[in-house]
Amino acid sequence: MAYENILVETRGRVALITLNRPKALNALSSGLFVDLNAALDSFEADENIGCIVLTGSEKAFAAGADIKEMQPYTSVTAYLTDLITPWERVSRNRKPIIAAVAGYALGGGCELAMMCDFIIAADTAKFGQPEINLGVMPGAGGTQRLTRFVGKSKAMDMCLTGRMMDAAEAERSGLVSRIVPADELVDTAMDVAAKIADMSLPAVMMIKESVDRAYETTMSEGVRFERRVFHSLFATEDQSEGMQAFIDKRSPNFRNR
Ligand code: CO8
Repeated sequence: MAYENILVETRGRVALITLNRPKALNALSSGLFVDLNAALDSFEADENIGCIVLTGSEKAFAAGADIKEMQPYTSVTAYLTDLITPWERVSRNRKPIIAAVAGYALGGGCELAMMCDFIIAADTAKFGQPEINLGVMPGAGGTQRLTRFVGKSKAMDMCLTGRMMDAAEAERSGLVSRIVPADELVDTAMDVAAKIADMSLPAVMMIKESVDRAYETTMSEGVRFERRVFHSLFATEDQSEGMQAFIDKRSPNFRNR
């Protein structure tokens, strides 16, 4: 399917979604979310896809929500049109999504990256929540997710001053999982995604669900949840195959991938 605001391709069991509004530094318009959400719907349903990579351009992952589209809104139209709900689709995706970030990830761009399961950053990446400069504040989870990633002090600093964080600071603070040279970003993210997509899909999805639980519940409830899903994995052929393959000193041949 052809989209106006994104490019999609698949390589093996990995889907690559590239935000594609270069003239606006991938500003996140409502039309872009229509495309992105449709692509996520189709890849989530596609049994041949095990992992998704979301990226932007060399200059910008995304420079935020589309300010030109938002400027005329009033609080009433924002409320009535449910402005931000379409953004939540990314965080509800059941298969893992890796954000591959080069250049600017600002405002809604930073929030979108944080909705993914983890972030691989190019050495050129710059993260920020500059909404304060526009007389507003983060509205797609930035005050909540950034605080959980980097802690209160840095999150307050970023949101109240609007300053940007470079890739090194983002890695040091736990916002990104690793940094790679910019020209290797997409290939590295695709390799990482291919590795994940080659695993048993039920185990992958249950790990994602369990790690996400850590943000939503208490330690004891989270551990109880983890134990239940861990037990349930013993009902899969892949558990039997994975452990037998280890004993036989061979690679596992997972059925559910
Ligand atoms: N929205 C719309 N257009 C944008 C945006 C944006 N967020 N960012 C850049 N552009 C456009 C510029 O207007 C410009 O267009 P034109 O050529 O037509 O003038 C083009 O992209 C290139 O941008 P610049 O000329 O500014 O490029 P520079 O290299 O000089 O600067 C920056 C790059 C520093 C990234 C600069 O463009 C910038 O500061 N952008 C805005 C960053 C920002 O404030 N982001 C936060 C937006 S608010 C937000 O994200 C809130 C999310 C909450 C949820 C929202 C639900 C809808």
